Amino acid sequence: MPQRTFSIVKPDAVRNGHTGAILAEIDKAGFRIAAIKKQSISKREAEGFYAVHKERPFFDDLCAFMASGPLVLMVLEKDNAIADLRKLMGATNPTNAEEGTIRKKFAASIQENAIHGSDAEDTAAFEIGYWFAGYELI
Ligand code: FUP
Repeated sequence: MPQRTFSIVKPDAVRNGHTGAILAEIDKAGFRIAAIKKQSISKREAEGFYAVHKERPFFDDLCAFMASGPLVLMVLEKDNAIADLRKLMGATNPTNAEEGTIRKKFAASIQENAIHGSDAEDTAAFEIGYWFAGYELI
């Protein structure tokens, strides 16, 4: 089976009307959407998702931002999905993101950076299970 990764179109990108353009980039790069849903999340749900960052100074602001408006949660599938999505996203800080990447095109700051993608197999498994039940993956 191809590899799965977890991704979010973050609230800044949804608010700014970039959802369709970002999904088009993902599609063009050859990912198959195994699951997708648009919803709002609570700050508490964001805190659970970002628990690995809970000691970092930006944790509280980051979680408030993730709860600030609707976002799009996705499970994406292709060979080498985790690394390929990270490449397509670009660097965390859009100032450092390569030309042509999603963050270069659509992100405004290191916090409001348009898209999330899992960084490893174990985090992908945790993140997929955090937001999706097995029966939602098609
Ligand atoms: P990334 O995997 O590229 O999303 O980056 P990290 O796992 O390092 O960080 C997770 C999220 O924390 C970022 F997407 C945005 C946020 N963040 C900040 O708000 N400030 C920082 O200095 C670093 C990260």
